[in-house]
This record gives sequence, C-alpha cells and structure tokens, in this order.
Amino acid sequence: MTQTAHETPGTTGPDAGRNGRRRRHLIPHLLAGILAAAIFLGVADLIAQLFGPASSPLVSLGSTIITLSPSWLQDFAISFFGSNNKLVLYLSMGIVGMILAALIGAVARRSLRLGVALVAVVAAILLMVVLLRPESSPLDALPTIIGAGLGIFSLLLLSGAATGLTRAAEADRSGSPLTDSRPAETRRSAATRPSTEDEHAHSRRRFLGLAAAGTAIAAGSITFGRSVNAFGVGAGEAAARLVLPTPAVPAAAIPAGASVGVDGVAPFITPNNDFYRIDTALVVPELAPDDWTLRIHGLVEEEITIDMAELLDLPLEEHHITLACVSNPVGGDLLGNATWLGYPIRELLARARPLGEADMVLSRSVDGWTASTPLEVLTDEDRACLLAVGMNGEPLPAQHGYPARLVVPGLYGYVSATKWVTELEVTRFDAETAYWTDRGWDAEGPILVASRIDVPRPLARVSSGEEVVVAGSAWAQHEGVSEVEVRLDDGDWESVELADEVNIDTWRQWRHTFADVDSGRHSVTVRAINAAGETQTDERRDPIPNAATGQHRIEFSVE
Ligand SMILES: Nc1nc2c(c(=O)[nH]1)N[C@H]1C(S)=C(S)[C@@H](COP(=O)(O)O)O[C@H]1N2
Ligand SMILES: [Mo]
Repeated sequence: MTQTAHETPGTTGPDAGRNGRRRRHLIPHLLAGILAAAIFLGVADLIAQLFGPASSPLVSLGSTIITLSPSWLQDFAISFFGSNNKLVLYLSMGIVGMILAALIGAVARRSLRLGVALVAVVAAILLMVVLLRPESSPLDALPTIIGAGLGIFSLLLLSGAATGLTRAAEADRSGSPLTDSRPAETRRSAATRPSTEDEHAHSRRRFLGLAAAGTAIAAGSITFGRSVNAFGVGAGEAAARLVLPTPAVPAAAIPAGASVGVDGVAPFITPNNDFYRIDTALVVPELAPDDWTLRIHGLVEEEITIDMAELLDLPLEEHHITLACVSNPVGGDLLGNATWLGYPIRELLARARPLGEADMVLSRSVDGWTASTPLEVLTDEDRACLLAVGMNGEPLPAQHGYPARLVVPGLYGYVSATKWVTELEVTRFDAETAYWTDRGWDAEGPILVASRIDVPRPLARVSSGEEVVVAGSAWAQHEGVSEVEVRLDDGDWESVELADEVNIDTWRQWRHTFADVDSGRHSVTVRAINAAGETQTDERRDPIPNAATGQHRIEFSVE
C-alpha cells in the first residue's frame, strides 16, 4: 500500500514549521481511525438489534467488563455513580476506544496493511467476547463480522483520502506537483496537469466528503440502533401485553400525614421513573410474560412451576415496601418506596414443601444473577415477601424486573430483590453462594436503621431571621422507626416531628424547626432509632460487606 515518502523521520535538517505541519497532517489520519471504528461498532450495534443484545460487540464487551472487573471497582462505580454507573462505563469505553482507534489511524498512515491487520485483530477479540457470553449463539457473530468488514473498508477509503490530502498539502506548499511519487504511466502531461492548488483543494474536498459521510453513517447507526433498543420492544409494548388484576388484598390507603409537607423531601411514594436502579444487566433482559415461568426446586418435597396466567389468577396482594441498596452511602439516594402488587412467596413455598434441612432460597434471574435469602424470612407469616408483578399500579417497568421480581421487606436488594426472576432454588447457606457473596459481601443482609437529611440542601444559604426547617426520611424496614433526632452543630440531640407510620416496612418522613439560628456556618446531623431501641451509630464504615454506617450531616449557612 502507499506510503508517504516525506514522513521518514530524521531526513531533514532543522525546520521550525515542519513538526507543526507533521502534527497537523496527522489529524486526518487519526480521524480516519476514529471514524472507521465508529462505523464498525455503530453498524454492528444496529444489525445486532435483529439478533439480540448479546450480539452487539459493544454490549457484550461492556457486560464482560462488568463481570471481570474486580469487586472494589464495581462497588466504587455503584456507590459513586449510583444509577448512572452504566452510562459511566459506556463513556469510559468510548474514551479508551477513541484513543485506540486514533492510534490505529496513525499506524495506517505508515502502513495501511498494518492498520487493517490491527482492525482485524480487534474484530477477532470482539468476536470472542461476543461468543463467550453465556447468552449468545453462533449466529450472534454476524453483526461483528459485518461491522468489521465495513470498518476495514472505511479505513481503506478514509486513510487513503487522508494520505492524498497530506501529500497534496505538502506539494501545494512546496509548489512542486505530485508526479514524483506516482507511477510513470499515471502521470499527466504538463499541459493537462492541474495546479498543485487545485490538487490540494480537490483532495481536501474528497477527504472532508468521505469524513462527513462516515460521521453520518456512524452517528446514524448508533442513534438508530440505540433508540430501537430503548423504545421499540421495550417498556411500552411489554407493559401493554400484561394487564394487572385488581388486588384481592389492596394496600392500606396512605394518610395525608405520611408526608411532612416540606418541599425537597423525597416523596413518600417514589414515582417509577425516579426509582433508583441497580443491577449487573448492561442490557435490560426482555422477557415476554407468555415465556415467563418460575420454577421452585431443590430441597423440596415437590418441585413446582408456575406461569404468568396462573400467577395472575391467584389472589394478589398490594403492599407499600421501601427497597434499599446495600451500597447506598450515608445520605445517599439508592432507596425508594413503592406500592408492590404480587403473591406471597410463602404460599408458593408452602406448595413445594421445603425439606427440614433447607435454610436458604437462592433466587435466580433470567440473566443468571443470584441472591441468597433466608428461608425463614420468606416463610415468615408476618412479612409481605412478594413475587411482584406490579409497581405503583403499573406492570413492573422493564428496568425493575418485568414481568416478575422478588420484593422482601427488611433485607437489602442484593440478597432478596431478584428482578426478572425465573427460579427459586431451596438450598442451604453452607451449600451455595450468591452473586455478591462471591464478591466479598455478606451472605445475609438485613437493613440497618438509617436516616437522611433532604432539606436544607448541603451548603444552602438561609436568610437570617428565618427559622431553619430541617426535614428528610428515616428507615428501619420491618422493625419500624420509633424516633428521629437532630442536632445543630455540636448541640444536644432534639426529637423531631415524625410523619404518620404507614407500616413498619416503609420509610418515614420527619421534620424539625430550629428557631433563632445565629448567622454564620452551621451543621445539622440526624440519627434514627428503631422500634427495638437501636440508635443509628455515628461510626463511619464502608458499604462492603454489609452496608455503610454513620450519621448524615450537612452544612448550611445563615446570612
Ligand atoms: N437480576 C438482578 N436482580 C437484581 C440485581 C441484579 O443485579 N440483577 N440487583 C439487586 C440489587 S443490588 C438491588 S439494590 C435491587 C435494586 O432494585 P431496583 O433496580 O428495582 O431499584 O435489585 C436487586 N435485584
Ligand atoms: Mo444493591
């Protein structure tokens, strides 16, 4: 393939403009590499919509990174970026990918053959990543192969055009025509030869035209592919397929007194769209209700399987339950409260009749994720552990486990709240371990008593002369919050006004007013006390292995 003669290093003496030009001339080549990669992955991602998420090299690479990343990194991503952790993963992949692609573009400038070989190597690696996913089939190789073909074709075109542009620019600057590096038979006679200026303009138009077309193809396929995924077969259509029955046991009405009426406090019921989302699924599993079944097996007298029609025919119950993530940092918002519609898991387990030696249920989702829940909790007569199909009056949103998930009051989500659940294996804690237990977290995860200040916002300014209203939420699921206390700076703890208790499985709002606060900077700290008399500790510790502790404290100023 063509090589540029003027790029051999060290052939000329000192020339101030030369390095700058060389760097400027590199840009079209870097762009060629980046565009070729974007076309490769964008087109593959678009075609992948026909084959299923695992066939997209981007999605499979992301899922593989999640599976392989050390648990400290996963923990960090969840506690630092919360529900945005997947966006951050995609952004980081984008940045690293762009750098690699630009490097390949730079290599292709020297040797187009080597550049193409590098794209082929990347394609081979991505192909392996796709085919090694547990959910992929051999046909899933096609999007990557087609994408790679187009990517290589684009690199040849763009890199060739970039080389033409660099050469024309160089020739234009020196005033000598381009004939020197062309084979004799293609040289034009001096009479018909265009000026070097024309050559330069022509090659610039050619490169820019190709680059624009490449950008359009890459951007178009990524945008279109992602939107098909997000809006096509996703939530809307799925929700239309499932009609929820009216509950046999409706949830208790929520009294007006469940809210303290302070703007800025998280609402008592979290709207589905604002509900935090934490899971390891890079692409939300799509499970048609007609294809869904739940199998209960393991240490049981009778293995049972239930399908969606049977489940919806059962007398379903509605309960208000606050879900919380073990990775929630002190003061964080990885928790939410919803009205769940579902069937008590204890009734299903009773049908299967667990054997005496069983002490745990390992629930498994369609994507292989698992949670270990004490059998004792799931069979507790006084606890509304649900196989849920509804969330706040709607079928479960796809991201929250459609068509069915578990909801267990009093336990963190990682040991109980399996979304897209398809299997309950009755077993023993000493026989099996769940996804996060294998990554250093405790096998059991009861929710600790905790509280949070929502108002004022950290570093808020309050006008002097006004009273300072402090408000927020407190939770101690399945135990109940009996008291919340706040203190200004290092003053005495003061009892706050608590909102009505809806049940012991939900959070509880609270508010307090400090009158006559001096101007200047202040802090306010909160702690909750549960119905068993345990006070939220002020000892700070990390979320791993069983939830962060410490008291939430914010600073504000009166001026
Ligand atoms: N299938 C599956 N279910 C899952 C998880 C997961 O990664 N995969 N994460 C769990 C964790 S850690 C939490 S905190 C809750 C969060 O539920 P939400 O996303 O509906 O808020 O789901 C749980 N269920
Ligand atoms: Mo979690």
